[in-house]
Amino acid sequence: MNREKKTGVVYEVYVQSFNDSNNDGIGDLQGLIEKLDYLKDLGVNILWLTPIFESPMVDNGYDIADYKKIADVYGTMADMDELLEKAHEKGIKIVLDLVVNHTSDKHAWFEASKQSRDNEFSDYYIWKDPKADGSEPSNHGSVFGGSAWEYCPERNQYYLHLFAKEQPDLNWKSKALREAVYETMEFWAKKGVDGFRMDSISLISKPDEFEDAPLLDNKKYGAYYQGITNGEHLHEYLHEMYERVLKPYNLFTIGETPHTDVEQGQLYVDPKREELDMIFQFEHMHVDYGEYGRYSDIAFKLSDLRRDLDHWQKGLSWNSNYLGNHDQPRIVSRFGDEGKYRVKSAQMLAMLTIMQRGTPFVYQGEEIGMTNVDFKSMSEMRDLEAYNTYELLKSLGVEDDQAFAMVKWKTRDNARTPMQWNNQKNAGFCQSEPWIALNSNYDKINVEKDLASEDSIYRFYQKLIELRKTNDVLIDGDYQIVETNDSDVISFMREKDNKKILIVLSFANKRIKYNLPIQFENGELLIGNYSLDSNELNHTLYLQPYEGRAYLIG
Ligand code: TEU
Ligand code: CA
Repeated sequence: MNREKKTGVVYEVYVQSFNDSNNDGIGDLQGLIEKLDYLKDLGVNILWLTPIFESPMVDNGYDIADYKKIADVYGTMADMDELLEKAHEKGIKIVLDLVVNHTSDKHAWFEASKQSRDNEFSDYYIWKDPKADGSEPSNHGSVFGGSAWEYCPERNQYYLHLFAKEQPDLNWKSKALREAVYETMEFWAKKGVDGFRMDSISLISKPDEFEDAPLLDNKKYGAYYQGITNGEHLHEYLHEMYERVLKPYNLFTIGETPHTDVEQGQLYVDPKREELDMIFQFEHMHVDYGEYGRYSDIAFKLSDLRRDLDHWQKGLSWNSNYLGNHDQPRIVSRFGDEGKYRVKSAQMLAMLTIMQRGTPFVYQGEEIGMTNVDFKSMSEMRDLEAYNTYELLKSLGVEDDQAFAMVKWKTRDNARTPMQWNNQKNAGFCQSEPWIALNSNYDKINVEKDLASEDSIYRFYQKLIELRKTNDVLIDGDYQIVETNDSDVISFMREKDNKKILIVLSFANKRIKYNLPIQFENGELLIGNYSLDSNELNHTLYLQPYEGRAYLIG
């Protein structure tokens, strides 16, 4: 990966909730264009846009009906061209979401494919005959609930959908399909798009035969990923894509790789193999999974988070560092404190995101410490997964109230409410009714307020991003874990050409005493989220609640 790619800081824009320019309640491309200066001032230089293409929006645009058309609600191709031009003028790159594990069932390819077994598009999707008794070809369940197979009378066959039934999986075995995908990528690259975030890319290579997967605890179906993730031809396809489009257009690439371990992960990012620049791993997202998987209402343990992050910092030649995104609850609510220590804990988590080795990813709203939402009922949620999960939990015998509480805590909608720009109507996001209600705390948490204060979360992100830009050691310096025991602290060292930076982050909600387990001669505070009497480093540190400090070590 070249140096320019390594220096980037990415900001994920959840387009429909970022900024609405025409007051239809849905964020759009012109709305984003209006805020480019805001993003440039923050210091980020790569924007990843969640899908903006023609879509029935069953899964908020992750069900694409036309890869080359901008959805009307987001604008036009002219708006996209304008976005590219204006962003590039400001030195900002644009990365699109490439969702090619599946399409929408309204995509022309699928409309044709389901007609018969012998047309040009017949094998663009994964079709299988029923079992002898007419049932599904295997017991695989889908991510959003129910079987991963849907029957289609026209073909007397089932098609595979690892996600919703409106999201049929593409068949990457078909050379014609692969070429159609590369041609689409090329279309956008020629327009000036700088790269792709590749949705669910670890799932694209399917087995020839689907064998029943062991049943998940208490469930009717087998795990959707069993026998599917990191399939036989996956790396062959990615290398082919690299040769065909990624290399010729020098694209920035990040693959989303659910159910991928660190050894498999390195295969994607090893520069010698010529595949992707980086991946999103999920191990640290599982620290608070329990008996009901993702939606269990248990708290994370810091030792687990520390272990998982360390594991990937050591195991991959280049990481992507993220704590939240549009699929996860808000990071300050999940890993910090959304109450009394909201500002301090959000700033400390920013240090974790930006100072580890790899490319930092900031999800919209994180830079002002947006929190989870106090949903009052299911009807306030919009995500299909929230509804499906609620029903699933109840079918497993969980009481209504409890099922609601579990969904509320983890629903993806927590991170999908509109960006809070100011304390005016609808937080300045739009003038009409927004597609999903705002988080009611926008009078207290908003951009305008953060911009007005030197000590805000936004200002702290700004400083951290600037610090990373001006200190090579924070970009590709080595990573070494420092703290392996203490339960309240994550601490690590970055080092390059004899320059060392020590990062100490407290996750305690009270004052703690912390003895550094390393020897050093002297250290000078570079940045921290509390003001200190002395900037010199001592062996014994008294850390305030959620305090984060970075020292330059002599
Ligand atoms: O997510 C794929 C994925 O890995 C799921 O495990 C994801 O965590 C999901 O949200 C389960 O809760 C990607 C997108 O990021 C997500 O928004 C889409 O819904 C999904 O693919 C299907 O395209
Ligand atoms: Ca709009």
